[in-house]
Amino acid sequence: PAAVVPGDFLSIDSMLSDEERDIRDTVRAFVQDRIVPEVGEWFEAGRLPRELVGELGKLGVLGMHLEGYGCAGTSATAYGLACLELEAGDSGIRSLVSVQGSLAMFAIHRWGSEEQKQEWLPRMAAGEAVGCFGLTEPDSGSDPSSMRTYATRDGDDWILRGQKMWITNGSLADVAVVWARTEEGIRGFLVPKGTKGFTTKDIHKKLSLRASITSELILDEVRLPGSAMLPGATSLRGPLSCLNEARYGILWGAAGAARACLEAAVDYSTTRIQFGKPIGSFQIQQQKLAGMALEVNRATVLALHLGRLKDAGRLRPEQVSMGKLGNVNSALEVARTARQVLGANGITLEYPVIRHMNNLESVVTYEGTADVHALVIGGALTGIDAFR
Ligand code: TGC
Ligand code: FAD
Repeated sequence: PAAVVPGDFLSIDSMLSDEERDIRDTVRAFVQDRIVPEVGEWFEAGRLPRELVGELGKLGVLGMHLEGYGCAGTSATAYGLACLELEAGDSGIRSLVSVQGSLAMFAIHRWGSEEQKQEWLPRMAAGEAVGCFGLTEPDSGSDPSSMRTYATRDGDDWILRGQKMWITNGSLADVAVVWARTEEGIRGFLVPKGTKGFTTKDIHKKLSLRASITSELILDEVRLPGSAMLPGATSLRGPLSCLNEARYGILWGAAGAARACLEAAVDYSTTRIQFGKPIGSFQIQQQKLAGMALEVNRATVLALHLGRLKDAGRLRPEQVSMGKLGNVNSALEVARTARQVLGANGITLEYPVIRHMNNLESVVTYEGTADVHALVIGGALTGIDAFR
């Protein structure tokens, strides 16, 4: 029989356009050459090489779905495929790209002034400038409406006071998009690195997403000119609209992490011999492989469906929530099962599985926890808000 591709059991590939396949193949080759050989070491050391940002810029994936200002302007589906391939390498690499393109660049593209767009977007698309997105605070995670970071006007200037926590790319970033409460509602500010009173502190001892920089942002009487404020955003809708974009990339990415775990498990099951046979010849192991293949393929079909809806301009936030909830939960299940198939080898960084498994514990928490997305879906089904 023809060889089956585990991650493409359902011939999802045949539903892609030539252009989408080309973009996917280019990103897949980059991940294979540049990420896969080294990411275990980066994960173990808890670091991310800064030069990777420029390389991702050259690859064309930073803000690739945005129009103009040096961005590629691809379809949402093509962007999703890129996220899938990047996260098949490591969730931390997809995070870097998500935060740059879907959060920081999208915030400027959607809510920024023409000057802000001209100043930042071309450099960010090229990977010459890094962005981060500061919404979460120590006491304000799932409920960003409770944020304490405050901005007050002082003549034409603004003064920012507060703290942001768990910020991806924080200390790498040349510009932080910081969300703050003001007398005019929640507004966004562009805070360049080096601004007086603005410092960052990296968060260490993480056992998840180690090939990613996560920082605290400290804003101690930071004076900014009026031109630093994003003019278009005046409420929580500002940051939440950016989250839709990043969550969309994650629902694709999770399918990539799951695919990598499935591939490792299939490969291992056909080569590891116990009781005189490959472990893949035992029914219990075949059942696990079948279950994992089902989850990976179902997640990818769901991602493609949501991508097509997004390209048609019809994707709703609660549909993004369903994709993020379902695909990340599936990926976690696949990673945990694959880890068992690999036995003791499953706990080492010699194989990708436990790295993906640990990373997915962050992915299920950030960009809206699984509970938050369940409540968004429940709210849409019943018309009843169960958050408060
Ligand atoms: P609520 O009263 O429902 O809404 C306030 C305003 O926002 C609008 N809105 C949305 N707009 C666009 N997209 C959405 N998904 C929206 N959801 C709500 C809404 O229409 C309203 O607009 P307006 O104009 O009337 O003011 O807000 P709420 O306070 O009840 O909160 C709703 C809830 C809980 C769903 C929301 O707060 C939420 O999503 N919480 C989770 C927080 C979260 O996801 N944080 C992520 C931080 S960034 C991150 O984790 C990056 S990880 C790195 C990586 O991506 O790789
Ligand atoms: P909490 O909100 O305190 O939740 C704790 C628990 O309570 C969870 O299980 C949650 O589901 C549950 N819960 C909360 N409210 C309810 C409710 N109403 N009903 C039922 N259960 C509820 N943030 C950024 O702004 N920018 C970033 O770049 C960024 N990067 C991150 C990178 C990493 C590696 C991580 C781990 C986080 C990152 N975050 C970032 C923060 C992330 O978005 C938050 O962790 C997330 O929104 C959850 O907030 P919390 O951790 O404060 O948990």
